[in-house]
Amino acid sequence: MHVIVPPSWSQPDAVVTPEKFYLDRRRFLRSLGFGIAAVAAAPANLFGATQDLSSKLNPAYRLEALTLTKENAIQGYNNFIEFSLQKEGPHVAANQGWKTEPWTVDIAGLVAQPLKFGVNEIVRKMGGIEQRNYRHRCVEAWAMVIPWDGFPLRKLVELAQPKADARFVKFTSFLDPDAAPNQKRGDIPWPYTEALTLEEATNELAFLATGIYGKPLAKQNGAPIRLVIPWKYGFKSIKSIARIEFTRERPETLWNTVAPQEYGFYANVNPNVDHPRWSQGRERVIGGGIFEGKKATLPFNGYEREVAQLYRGLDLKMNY
Ligand SMILES: Nc1nc2c(c(=O)[nH]1)N[C@H]1C(S)=C(S)[C@@H](COP(=O)(O)O)O[C@H]1N2
Ligand SMILES: [Mo]
Repeated sequence: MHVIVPPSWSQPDAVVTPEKFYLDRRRFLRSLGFGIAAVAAAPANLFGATQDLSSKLNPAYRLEALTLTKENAIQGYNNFIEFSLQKEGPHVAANQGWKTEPWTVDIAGLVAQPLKFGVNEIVRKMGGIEQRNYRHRCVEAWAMVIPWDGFPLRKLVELAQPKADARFVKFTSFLDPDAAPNQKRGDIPWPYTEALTLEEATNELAFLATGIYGKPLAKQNGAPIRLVIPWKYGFKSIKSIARIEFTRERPETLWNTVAPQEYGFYANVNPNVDHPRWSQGRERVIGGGIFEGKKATLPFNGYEREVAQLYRGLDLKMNY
């Protein structure tokens, strides 16, 4: 076992691994002949520094009435078009040599504090991670319930200090056509981009995830860091973020550019506005047994109380 101080851009799984996995790791070390004393004497960067970063369920986001989607379904049924257009494709194709380490995220544009950070570094700056169980609703009318680990996007916005004329936040994913085969296609404006209004980005629900089920994000789920906007259709929750930029004008985004009549800028979950090619009134719960195909879609995906005020005075049929 080698003990090295990781460079700031590296993302050892230590930082996003909750305490119970540490205990397992300790047991593992013991099995290698490292006694408890030896482990206790291990450098702080290996163990001590990670203690306060363990994931804790935020009781405000427990979602008691719902069943969490099983981990193998979350990791095996994905949309990640850089790698595959099939649901069962990304978990294979994203794990064939694509590197998500080292990884840096740039914070740029209209900010007082341009930043470039490694994911570990930012998690530490954010004061650690918490767990939130969120409903996930894809525009294709399937749904899951996912236990994310991460931190509120609002905290990162506060760190960046947007200037007075910043009104939107644009997110850009990675560009690596050698690793992500579909990025060789000329019919999609790569890299994947998304955007929020600044007000949406600072809503308490807007979340940056670094893990699921207490483990670092699998590559197919958007390692090492992705957006989670639970009241919007899933395509807004951009994976594998490389750049976050504050802008004055509304940015162009991938799906809105490719098919604006089907994928609006707001993309708030809305059972009353159908997709031109299918109804949004009901949703199929992945792994949901008797609820497969039987659940009514909720306005704002069940988060109406938290976010409806962001859209006061806006015609939600026009601004889909
Ligand atoms: N970079 C990138 N982010 C993305 C996508 C994608 O294809 N590429 N798909 C989106 C869509 S349509 C959905 S439903 C969710 C799926 O996330 P999951 O596979 O982790 O459930 O990721 C979103 N983020
Ligand atoms: Mo989606």
